[in-house]
Amino acid sequence: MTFSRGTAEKIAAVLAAEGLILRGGFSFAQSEAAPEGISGRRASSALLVGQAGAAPWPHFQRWRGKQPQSIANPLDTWSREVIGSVAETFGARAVSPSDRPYLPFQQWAMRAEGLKPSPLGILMHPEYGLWHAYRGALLFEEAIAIPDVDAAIHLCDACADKPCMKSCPVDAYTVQGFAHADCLGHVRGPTGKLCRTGGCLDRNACPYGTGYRYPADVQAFHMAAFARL
Ligand code: B12
Ligand code: SF4
Ligand code: SF4
Repeated sequence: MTFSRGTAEKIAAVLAAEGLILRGGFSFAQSEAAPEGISGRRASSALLVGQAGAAPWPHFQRWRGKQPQSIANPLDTWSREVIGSVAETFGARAVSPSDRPYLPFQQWAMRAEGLKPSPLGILMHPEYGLWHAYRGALLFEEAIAIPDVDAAIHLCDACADKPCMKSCPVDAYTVQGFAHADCLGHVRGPTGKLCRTGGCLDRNACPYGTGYRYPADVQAFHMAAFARL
């Protein structure tokens, strides 16, 4: 297949039908380690697939309704099915953020979209704020047409008050990093109901991208997966 901008547009259209977005891409430099492509040769380029807001949720829920209730990690399974099918059609290898060993999705996203991390570790998007994620990537062995990206405005640079660092009851996010155990202890404990039902208070305190904020039930779903509730 000849990979042109037209092919990327076709991929974007198939993904859009599932509420997913083609989030840009990049080429691996010859000098860097690159993952394998579909035939086991080194990948030359990657396209990232993700979401803004909860757009995939209704599509995922429809699929979920037809699956056995016991299915483990359903959102990962759905994402693998959808992105795997696109990969098969377009001659790519699909990979997931949950694949082990972990692939450096956030580093890839910074290259593809020019984003930088917020103090929470989540990449800050100029439009979506903290309300976006990556669901997979398509790895191509041949060079593909990739649009140039300009560095995105990093909203955190101009955010003097940083409310995202002031709302957690156990101060799990600090300049030292994320205290995973403290967060888990609170979320699972008797006073963690707000985090369990409405999501992370620090993430919700950010004033940007609020039109993309995940609804409470979607945040509760992610929190349950994070805390294995
Ligand atoms: C392991 C993991 C975690 C671990 C540890 C994170 C860590 N210290 O590295 C834990 C369980 C704590 C975690 C939590 C969360 N995570 Co997480 N996590 C991952 C995962 C699967 C692997 C990270 C990794 O080691 N990558 C390998 C290294 C080599 O890649 P990297 O790009 O260099 O990794 C970067 C991250 O590690 C980042 N980082 C370092 N510390 C932290 C802490 C947090 C909270 C985050 C988000 C990132 C982060 O810095 C690295 C350099 O950029 C990634 C997916 C992926 N494959 O990357 C998601 C990922 C980073 N997580 C993500 C998210 C959203 C979260 C949560 C905020 C929400 C959730 N999933 O429930 C929570 C925070 C809980 C809360 N309070 O709400 C998103 C971030 C999306 C974005 N917009 O940037 C990712 C990319 C998954 C996705 N599907 O999009 N996560
Ligand atoms: S509250 Fe401010 S510093 Fe924190 S994530 Fe939002 S913009 Fe960035
Ligand atoms: S989920 Fe709750 S306990 Fe964990 S970092 Fe966010 S506000 Fe703090």
